Amino acid sequence: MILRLILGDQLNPKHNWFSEVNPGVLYTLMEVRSETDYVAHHIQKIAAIFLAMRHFSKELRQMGHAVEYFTLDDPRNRQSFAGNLKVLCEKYPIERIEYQEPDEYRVDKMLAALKEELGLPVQMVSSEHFLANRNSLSEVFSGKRTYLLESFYRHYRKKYNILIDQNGQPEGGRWNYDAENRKAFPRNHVPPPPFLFHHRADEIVKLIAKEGIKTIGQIPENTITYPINRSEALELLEYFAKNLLPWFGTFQDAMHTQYSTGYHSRLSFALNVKILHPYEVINRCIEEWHSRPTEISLSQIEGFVRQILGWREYMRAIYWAKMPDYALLNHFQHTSPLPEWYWTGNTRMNCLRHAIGQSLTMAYAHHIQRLMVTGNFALLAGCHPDEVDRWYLGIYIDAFEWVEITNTRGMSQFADGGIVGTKPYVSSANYISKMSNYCDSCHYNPRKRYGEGACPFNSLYWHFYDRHRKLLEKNPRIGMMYQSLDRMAENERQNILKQAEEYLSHINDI
Ligand code: FAD
Ligand code: DLZ
Ligand code: SF4
Repeated sequence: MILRLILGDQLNPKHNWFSEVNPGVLYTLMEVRSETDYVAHHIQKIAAIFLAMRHFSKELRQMGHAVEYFTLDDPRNRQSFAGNLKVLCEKYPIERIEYQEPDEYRVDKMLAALKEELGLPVQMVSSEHFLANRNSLSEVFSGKRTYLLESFYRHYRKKYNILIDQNGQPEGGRWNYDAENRKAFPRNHVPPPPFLFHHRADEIVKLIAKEGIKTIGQIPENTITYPINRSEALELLEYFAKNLLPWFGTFQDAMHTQYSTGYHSRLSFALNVKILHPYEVINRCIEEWHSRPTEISLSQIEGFVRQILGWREYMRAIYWAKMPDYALLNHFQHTSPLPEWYWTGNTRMNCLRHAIGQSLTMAYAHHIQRLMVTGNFALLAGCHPDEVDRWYLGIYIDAFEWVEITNTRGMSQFADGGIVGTKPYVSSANYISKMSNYCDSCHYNPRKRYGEGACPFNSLYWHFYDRHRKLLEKNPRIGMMYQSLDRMAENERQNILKQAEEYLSHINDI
C-alpha cells in the first residue's frame, strides 16, 4: 500500500494523484502542533487552513479515495508529520510513502529525513502548481550576479506566450505599464465591495482555545470570509475578473481608511493553499480583458499578470536559490524590537493604526499597506528582520515562508542587501499622503519634520539615510538623497535627527 501525505497548503483536487481511485493508495492530512506553533499565527489563518483541509478530505472521500484525517485533538495524534506517518505505518501495510514537494525549506528537510526515520522508500513528486520550477533562478540568470524581476518576468511571458502578440512582441508594444498604475482614489470614489464568504468556524476556534495554541488577531463572529474550497475560489476569481480587474492596475497602490481591499483580488489564500492554479487565474483574466477591450485597458491586465507570473514566481525562485542563508541576512544590522502596537494597532499614527488594525481583524492588508506603511516604518525604526519576519509570517491569511520571507526580509526590509530589490523601499509622509486619505484624520502633520505633531515618518526617513550613509551612499539610485541631506542647513538637519532620536526613544508611545 502507498501512503500519500497532503500538506495543509497542498489542497489541489486537480493534482494527477487524484485522477483515478486506487484502492492501494491511502491519503492522509493532519492538523499538527509542529505547524500551528512554528510561529504565532493569526487565528483566522489557522481556522481557514483547518476548514480548507477538512473540506478537502471530505471531497477526496466523496471522489472515492481512502483518507486518514488527524484532527488536532485526535488521541492518536503525535503532533508531527513523521510521528503521524509512523502511526499509519503501524496500522496499515505501507510499502512506500509519497509526498508533493513542500514549499517551505524547514518542511522540505523534515520530509527528506523520512526515509531514514521510517525505514521505507520515500518519493517526492511535483506539486504541479508553479509555472517556474525551484531552480528557475539559475536557469534564467545563468552566469549573472543580479536577478532582476523584470528579466525573469519577461522570460516567463515568452515561455508561456502570455500577453505576447503574433509577432512575438509584448502586447501593446511595452512590457511594463507600472507608470500608469500608481493612482490614489479620487475624492468620493467608491470601489465595489469585497466578495466575502461566511464560514462559521466555531468548532475550530473552540479547538484552538482548548489546545492552548497561541494565536494573534481576531476572528469577528468566528467567521472566515475567504474561499475554502475550489468552487468558492473560482467564484471569487469570477467576481474579481468581472468587477475589480477593470481598475486593478490603476488603483493597485491606493490606500483608504474605508476601502481596505480596494480593487485587490483577495485570491492569495486560495492560490497559496493551491485550490486555485496561477495559470487558470491568469487565463481567466486575460479572457475577460479580451472580451471587454474598451472597458479594461492593457495596463490593468499587465499589472495583474505581473503580480502572479512575475512577483509570485520570482519570489519562490529567490527563496529556493538562497535558503537557508537568506533567513539570517541583516544588511543594516538592525536590532530593535517591533513596537508593541504592532500587536494592537494602538498608535496615534493613523496609517499604521489602520493598516495594523485591519491586519488584526481581517488577516489581510494589500501590498502597498504591507510595503509602504508597516514595512516602511519597521525599516525606518531599525527593527530586527527576525522580528519583522515573525510578524508577517504570523499575521496574514496568505503567509507562507517561501513568499513571506522574500517579500519581507528582501523587498521590504532590504535585509538581503539588494538580492530582490535595487534599493530600500522607504518613504516619508509624502508618499503615504499622496496615495491615501490616512493623513487627513491623523494626529500628526505630514508636512512637519520636527516639532509638535511632526509626522514620525519624516524625521525617521532622514535618520535612516543618515545612519546608513556608508552602506547606501554609493548606490546610484540613492546618491541623490545624500545630496539633499548635505544641502540642508545644519540646524535643520540637527533638528530633524534630534526629533527622530526622540521618537525612537519612546517608540511604544507614538
Ligand atoms: P492582489 O493585489 O490582488 O494580487 C494578485 C496576486 O498576485 C496575489 O494574490 C498574489 O498571489 C500575487 N502577488 C502580488 N504581489 C505579490 C508579491 N509581492 N509577491 C508574491 N505574490 C504577489 N504575499 C503572499 O502571498 N504571502 C505572504 O506572506 C506575503 N507577504 C508579504 C510581506 C510583505 C512585507 C509584502 C510587501 C508583501 C507580501 N506579500 C505576500 C505580497 C502581497 O502583498 C500579497 O500577495 C497580496 O497583498 C495578497 O492580496 P491579494 O490576493 O488581494 O493580491
Ligand atoms: C500553516 C499551517 C498550519 C497553521 N497548520 C497546518 C497543519 O496543522 N497541518 C498541515 O499540514 N499544514 C499546516 N499549515 C501549513 C504548513 O505549515 C505548510 O504546509 C508548510 O509550511 C509547507 O509550506
Ligand atoms: Fe501616517 Fe504621518 Fe500621515 Fe499620520 S501624518 S497618517 S503618521 S504618514
